[in-house]
Amino acid sequence: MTQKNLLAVASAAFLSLASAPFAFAQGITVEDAYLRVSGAMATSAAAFMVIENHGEDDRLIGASSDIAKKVELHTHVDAGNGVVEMKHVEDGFAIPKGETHALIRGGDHVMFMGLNKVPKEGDIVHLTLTFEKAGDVTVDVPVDNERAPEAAMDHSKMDHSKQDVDSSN
Ligand SMILES: [Cu+2]
Repeated sequence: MTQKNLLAVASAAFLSLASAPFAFAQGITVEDAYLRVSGAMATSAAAFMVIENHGEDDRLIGASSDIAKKVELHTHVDAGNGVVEMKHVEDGFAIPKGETHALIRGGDHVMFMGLNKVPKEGDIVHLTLTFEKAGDVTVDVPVDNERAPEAAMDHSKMDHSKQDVDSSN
């Protein structure tokens, strides 16, 4: 079997996984994606997800969606005095081979700016992520405004010294 045929067989095997609940392209998988919209009059929204790179070293360099005029890769930076600001990350997020990059509340996220329409709870929004090597990966992102912050975030905010076993309050 030639190398080309081997690749064709490998691609076919991967394509057969297409019904699995995640996006797949060139070794990139996206899982547990959701979008948060701040309210009915919102002009922006933010998407969170877990990106896994099973391919070569790569970088998420851009994003787009038909529901927003502009979609940017953002992160949060500590501006001092307890102020945390959002910042546009021009270079995107490096995702080395074999690694997972989580977009979480209070951390890296995909920012939708200038919403053409405000999606409702449960709506599915199409988001295209552009990777330097893997190219475009389109993800179905459900609107989930009820979602609690990720566990990792909860822990950093949690003050264990004030925990009380009394849950009557
Ligand atoms: Cu943002």
